[in-house]
Amino acid sequence: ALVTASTVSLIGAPTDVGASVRGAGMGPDALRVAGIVETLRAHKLDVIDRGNLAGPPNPWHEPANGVRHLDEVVTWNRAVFDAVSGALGEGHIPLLMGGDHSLAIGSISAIAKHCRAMGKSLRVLWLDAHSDVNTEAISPSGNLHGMPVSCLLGHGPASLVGWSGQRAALSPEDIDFIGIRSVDAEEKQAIRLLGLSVYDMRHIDEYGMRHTMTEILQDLDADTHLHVSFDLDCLDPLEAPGVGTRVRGGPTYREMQLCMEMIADTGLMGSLDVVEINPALDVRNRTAELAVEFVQSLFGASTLVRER
Ligand code: NNH
Ligand code: MN
Ligand code: MN
Ligand code: MN
Repeated sequence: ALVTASTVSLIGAPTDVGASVRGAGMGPDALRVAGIVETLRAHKLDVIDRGNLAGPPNPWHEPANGVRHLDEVVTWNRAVFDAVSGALGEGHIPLLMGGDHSLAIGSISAIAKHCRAMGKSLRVLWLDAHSDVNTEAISPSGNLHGMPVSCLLGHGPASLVGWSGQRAALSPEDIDFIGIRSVDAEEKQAIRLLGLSVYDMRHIDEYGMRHTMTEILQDLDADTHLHVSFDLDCLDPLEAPGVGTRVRGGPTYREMQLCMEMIADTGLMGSLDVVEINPALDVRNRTAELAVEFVQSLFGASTLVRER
């Protein structure tokens, strides 16, 4: 099945305020240079590039009360929340081009609010090397790009919690993690306490990507809104070197393609984040080019070749 809603709204959020490695702010333009607009149009999707949001510069401060740049992260996320809400209100598929992964707080809060209003259930697929379940109390870095999942579950700095209209935008059973291989010590405890479904690299090694995705996607129904939050550091850094926090041992190109194709087959993807591309650390523009290939697969590019 192909995704039915056919207009994709591209929203650029050029910031790295949630990270401590600089450069992810160049992600949106790297994706444009890699041809994201033309590529999606070639797949018969209507694409509107809404340009880049504006927000505060990176003040480059040390963490305060366990978080770095809280005010700036709040301001950027507010802009993302409004832009994603606007796109959803028009019936479009919002595609957030980050920017660091803290921006998923704004995008997923907007999506959760929309889903509740539409009577849809929301499922989030978190593709990442990291689980991003830190809080200001346990984060070893203070970087908010390591905390978005907690904020969405209702735990985190008060100014980043409750944006969907309920304390928690997501319940633990609404989110599945794929490709995880770097989890901080106290983050592990949080994962266990919350009962999160983490399909880590050990799981993918043992059962394979096909079985893993079959398991994750089995209980979706026609009323599910599927959101994909794609952190490019999920991929093996041999494939995708242009990220700020590389972790060896991720999915290969083919494994990630299969993951994306199986998501596309559901026909349920209603929104997408593409985050953490760092052109300053890339080889040419390889990581953004890869991202465009995977986004294309998420929108069903390969189902056009092979009928199921
Ligand atoms: N877990 C680390 C932290 O919280 C790294 C987070 N970095 C990411 N997350 N890129 O996806 O600081
Ligand atoms: Mn992440
Ligand atoms: Mn990551
Ligand atoms: Mn689940």
